[in-house]
Amino acid sequence: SIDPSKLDWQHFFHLKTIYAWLDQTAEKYSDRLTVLDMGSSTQNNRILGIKLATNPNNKAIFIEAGIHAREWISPATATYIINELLTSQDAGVQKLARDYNWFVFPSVNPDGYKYTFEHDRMWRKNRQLFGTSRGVDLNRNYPDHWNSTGSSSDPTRYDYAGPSAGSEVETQRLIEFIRSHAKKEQIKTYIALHSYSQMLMFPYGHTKDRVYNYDDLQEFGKKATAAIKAESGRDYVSGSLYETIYPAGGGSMDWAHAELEIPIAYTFELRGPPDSQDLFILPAVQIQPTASEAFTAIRTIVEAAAEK
Ligand code: ING
Ligand code: ZN
Repeated sequence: SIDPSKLDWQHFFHLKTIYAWLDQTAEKYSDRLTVLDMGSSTQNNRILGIKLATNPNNKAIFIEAGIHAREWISPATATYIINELLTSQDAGVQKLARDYNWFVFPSVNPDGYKYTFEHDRMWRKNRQLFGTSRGVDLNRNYPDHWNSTGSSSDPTRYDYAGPSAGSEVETQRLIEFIRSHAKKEQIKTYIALHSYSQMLMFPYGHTKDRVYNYDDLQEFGKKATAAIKAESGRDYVSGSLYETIYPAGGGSMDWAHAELEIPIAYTFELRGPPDSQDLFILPAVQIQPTASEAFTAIRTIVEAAAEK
């Protein structure tokens, strides 16, 4: 049986527990919190998230987590952030929860996430079938410089971009959701959560050319990584995706920034475990500090952007 009250950020949780927790939390904070449903995945799992809103005129922040199945710290960080926004005693966090509306989707690849619990801990993609192999890398499937660089046309590969741009159900559901909400809800910030590498990156992924607001994004990124350093002593590297990690087209962040003109767009690479261990398998004791420093960084970005 599922006991959502067990969600404690000291363990990693199954999809059904996360979703039960979203429901339970939305009931508890029904004046502010609603559960949203993007629709179903390839294998008919729901893509659920929350909207936290206290004022319809607020600008909004969108957080996408779990696009890669094995990066378990990503959904855990998403639920941590929801919980902080609701329960923190910190006046700055309370202000952030009041002055912005928040959309948080902890598992935008629910089929893959389930599969990592039930069959293969190291699975990354969705579970779409292509002949005898499975899975599209959903973070290579977006219709922005799709399959131009840093992806594969081979379905057996971990970075398979899919048969065409936006081919996957999960990609389509997220695109539809953002398209219908971005302008109406004034979504000005898009955050994607990944692991591992301790990086904070902004567009572009497909080219070394600089995005129009490169200087702002670089400045906010530096402030955010300095805030992480001050909190935990961890070093995060910041810069454009292309110059910081590796060239890659077809990612969700670039798409959101380009097509929907969401100006503030970042991808986090959260902590991995100490060297010599499997790099996606972060010990559960690391959830709390990792999620906390990520939230501090997001807070720093949002506050720095508001001052501009
Ligand atoms: N890193 C990301 C990946 O999809 C990334 C980096 C982000 C690429 C955004 C393209 C766009 O490869 C991990 N660890 O998944
Ligand atoms: Zn990832």
